[in-house]
Amino acid sequence: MRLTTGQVETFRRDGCVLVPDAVDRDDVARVLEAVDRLQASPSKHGANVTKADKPGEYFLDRYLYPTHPDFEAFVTDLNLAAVAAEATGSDNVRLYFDQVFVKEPGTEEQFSWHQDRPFWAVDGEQICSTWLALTSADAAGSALEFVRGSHLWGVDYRPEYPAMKGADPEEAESHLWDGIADHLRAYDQVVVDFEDFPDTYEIVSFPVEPGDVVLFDYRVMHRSRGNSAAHRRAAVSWRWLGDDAAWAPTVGSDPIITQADTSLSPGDLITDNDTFPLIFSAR
Ligand SMILES: O=C(O)CCC(=O)C(=O)O
Repeated sequence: MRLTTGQVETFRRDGCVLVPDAVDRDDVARVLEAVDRLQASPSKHGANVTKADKPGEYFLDRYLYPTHPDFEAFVTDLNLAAVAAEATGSDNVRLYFDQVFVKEPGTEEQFSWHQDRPFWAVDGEQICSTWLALTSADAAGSALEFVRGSHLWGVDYRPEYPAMKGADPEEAESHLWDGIADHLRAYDQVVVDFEDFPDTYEIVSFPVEPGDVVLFDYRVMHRSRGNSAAHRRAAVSWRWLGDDAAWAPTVGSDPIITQADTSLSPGDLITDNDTFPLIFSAR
């Protein structure tokens, strides 16, 4: 077992849980070196989303394991698919994609309140992320914050894209990919500043040390604020698909994997080993 019974219960009740020391320091150092190399030479999906006249740098990149052998090795070496299996109660766990998030000191850009589900082309209840801290961080230093229990609200909110808080649909589409404007218009519910309603919403934040993992449901509301700490904040998220994950493409969802990349039909349970590799199996 990688998780305690209490951690599994917390994950299912709150939609998020801290798993301290989930990855050892040698592996953290390997991942951080790979992130440094990536920041110097991003993939076709990578970018610094901080505007030229703003301080710091919010660097994002994703879907690295198919093209970067170091990231391919992390998928199995860190054993985080087993954590996702325990958390979601799945016999089999597949990888959807990996994603890098770096905020240099002074970065003002937020990734404001959002759920991951509306960005993605999958559906189900056994889908989660393992966000590995490569540096220490507290909330002022851009640690993740969550609205406790929001994964169970049964509501999908209009997605907010990194560093694009409140962007209108056309503006979002001009910066990102085709279809986003229609995608955004499809959601009636718009996020509010949950922290302004402490009697209604409980916000939990996880200060982290290198090697800690924050495990969270893809439906839970979460954010990262700017980095006002004196040091860099770096993390990698792996996105895991458990037993009930189904293929659910929609116009404007993240184009890293589209209908052209899979033999699955919408609604099919995910079984396509070429596009969604099976990383953990209990059998
Ligand atoms: O680390 C960040 O800045 C954002 C991470 C996030 O939203 C995620 O992993 O889903």
